[in-house]
Amino acid sequence: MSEVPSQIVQKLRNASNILVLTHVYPDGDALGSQLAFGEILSALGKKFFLFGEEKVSYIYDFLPGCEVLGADLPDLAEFDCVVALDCGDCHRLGRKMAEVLAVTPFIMIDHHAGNKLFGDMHWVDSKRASTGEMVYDLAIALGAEISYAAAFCLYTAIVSDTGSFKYSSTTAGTFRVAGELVARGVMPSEVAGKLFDNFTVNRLRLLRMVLDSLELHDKARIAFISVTAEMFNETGATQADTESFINYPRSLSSVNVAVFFKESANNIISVSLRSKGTECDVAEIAAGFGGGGHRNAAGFKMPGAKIAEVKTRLLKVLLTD
Ligand SMILES: [Mn+2]
Repeated sequence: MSEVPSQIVQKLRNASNILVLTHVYPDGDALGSQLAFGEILSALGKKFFLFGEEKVSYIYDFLPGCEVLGADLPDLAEFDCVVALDCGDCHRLGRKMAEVLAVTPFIMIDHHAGNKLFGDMHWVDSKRASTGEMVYDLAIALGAEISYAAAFCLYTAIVSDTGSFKYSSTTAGTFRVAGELVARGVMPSEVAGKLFDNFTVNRLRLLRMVLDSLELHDKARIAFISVTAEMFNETGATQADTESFINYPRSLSSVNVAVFFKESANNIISVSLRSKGTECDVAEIAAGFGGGGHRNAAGFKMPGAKIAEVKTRLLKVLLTD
């Protein structure tokens, strides 16, 4: 487990106005880390801007402070530095990528194994289960007060990225940080309730249809599920509602690789892949289709295709792998 680089601590101590970014379609770790970092900067008496180009999904809008996220970037000359959290690839910075990359120094704090190391100063630790865990250590290194709101956001980040402390990335360090956050008043039951018992009936209806699409291949070692544009129309559910659906086929004991095919309105098929253990490196498979990710979690997109043809092509690759 690496320490916070002193160069980054020094830079942040001296900065007075900081732009804070994360990746597009932010998950719990991305948003939790970004919002907590805003709280930490505010405790240090610094000015900051939390950039987010989309409205926060209803799944995460319980996070304190998410209303301060803004899509209209102020004059970038005002900032002393940029901090990008949980973003392993600059293309995931979104529509303002080129502008924000021009701000120096560009500080990157992340835990993705395949991080592309863009920007000027890096703290990348793939042994960390979440960026939230790293932001906690950064706050301590900066001597910042960790408010209840910051602790709540960081705890949410950690629970999200560890699948409630279930994934193999979970370490004693994860529990150490989580324990410190609980000691600051965060109630694990409250976070779990907001994260996992907070869905709409539309989502449940969509889930029923998606589970009905289950297909098993190769003696049930491969599981496919899919969602079509029609299912979204019929249920009124949204793309955000499909987050974590892939865990259902993945949860089958026989399954090594679970795949979720999503048809979006603009005729793009997005494919998410999950594998267990070391038998199948889904990052490698996704790369073959122009995508990427981690060994056990990856994805790719295919514009102008039909789910059926993407399935056939992918199955061929999975069966010969
Ligand atoms: Mn993360």
